[in-house]
Amino acid sequence: QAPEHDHGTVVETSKPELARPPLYSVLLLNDDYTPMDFVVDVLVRFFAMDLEKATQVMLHVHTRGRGVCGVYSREVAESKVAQVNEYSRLNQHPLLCTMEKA
Ligand code: NFA
Repeated sequence: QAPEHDHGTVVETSKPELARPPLYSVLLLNDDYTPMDFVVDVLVRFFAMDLEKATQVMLHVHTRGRGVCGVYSREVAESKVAQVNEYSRLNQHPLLCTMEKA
């Protein structure tokens, strides 16, 4: 009796599909006391913005209450938040920086 032809065994391979790590938005919050110039300085210093972009973002935060400075991995976002808040405190301004999942 003739052997049945092998139509091919499907070998299921599994590509280890790593989940994309989540991204985080770093935000500045408006307050009544931090000078506008200081906020612009923060945006230039820590978020690599030119003066025009930094002024736009500062005015957005000023008028809307909060605004996104950038989107980063969790580790980089945590570092930005810590550096900005330390810099603000050192300069005796109440400016708050925070982060949230993008
Ligand atoms: N609202 C602040 C002021 O009128 C300016 C400000 C902008 C503060 C953005 C914090 C964030 N001096």
